[in-house]
Amino acid sequence: GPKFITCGEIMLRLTPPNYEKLRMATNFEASYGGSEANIALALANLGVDSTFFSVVPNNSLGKSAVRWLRSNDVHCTPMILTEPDETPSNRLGTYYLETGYGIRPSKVIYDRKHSAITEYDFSQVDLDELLEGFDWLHLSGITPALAPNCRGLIIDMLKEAKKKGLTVSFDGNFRSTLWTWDEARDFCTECLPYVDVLLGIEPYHLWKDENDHSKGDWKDGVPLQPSYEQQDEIFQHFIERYPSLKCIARHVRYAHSGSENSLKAFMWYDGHTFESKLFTFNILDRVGGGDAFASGLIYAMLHNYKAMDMINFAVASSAIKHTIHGDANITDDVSSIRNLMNMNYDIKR
Ligand code: KDG
Repeated sequence: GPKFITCGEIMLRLTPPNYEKLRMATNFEASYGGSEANIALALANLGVDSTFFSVVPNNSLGKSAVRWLRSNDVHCTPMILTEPDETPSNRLGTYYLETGYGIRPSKVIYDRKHSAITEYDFSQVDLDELLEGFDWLHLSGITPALAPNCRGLIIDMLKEAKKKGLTVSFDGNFRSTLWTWDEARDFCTECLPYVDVLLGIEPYHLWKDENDHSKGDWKDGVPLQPSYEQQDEIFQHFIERYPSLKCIARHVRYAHSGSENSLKAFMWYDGHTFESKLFTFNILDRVGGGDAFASGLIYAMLHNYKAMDMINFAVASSAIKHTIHGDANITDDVSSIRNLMNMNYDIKR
């Protein structure tokens, strides 16, 4: 089968139990997160040969993160475990998540500065060798936002992957606490010529200056809940400028009152814009929904699904993640997502 690789930061996630607020917490549940790690896990879980490349400290915390990945069938052979002479702070990035409830939004506090991946000298890594034998590389806009060494790594990986003929997916994944809008947009513009499958790009709105974003339902240059025609226009904007793009997908959230939520997605593929079904559900843990969408889309593309099935599988995958604790979409099997995609909610017995 096809071989998938991704690279990013894996973090320890500390969550107060039972939707408690951080300021009241007396204990934390430990799990692991990180956008690219979440995708590696979700794909491994669906049976894809999946590898995660990162840098973590060679101590109990770093080793536990690797153990978590391995116990979920993610290959960690290229993982770098560092000593303090390689990364002076030698830290595992950490983040605190206060899980929202109904009208109260979730809150994230990062504690990831000077983590091992941000201090490692990647010029020691032979990227040609690292990517050898893989068919698909996935990267996101989070890793380059961490530090200059990571920014260099991501661009170099994109170039190497393109040279070696891998399919490259990229999720813009803007995190405003890690870098500025302009830094993100400039970096993304640099990446786009190397990307085949583009996700999560709307916040970068490379068309920023070309639109009137004063309208009420627009945010940061894009309509929040676009019509088919509006979304098609946004996709065309990218296709005209970056003809090497094969697929662009956008996951659109429709917030309702309470914890109920609806999702759908649009996808440009093979010359057409497709619109998925609308999925409505209650939220248990929404962190990683976008990653579940990305992993669903990658899975469907790797398995040559028809266009409508690709986009519906990706949204169903995100919808199901919202009902699962933790960052990663650890579903039972492919059919659990396919059942949802076909709107089959029957009890399995
Ligand atoms: O997409 C989910 C991620 O946001 C989460 O896993 C943590 O990678 C993370 C980040 O940097 O926010």
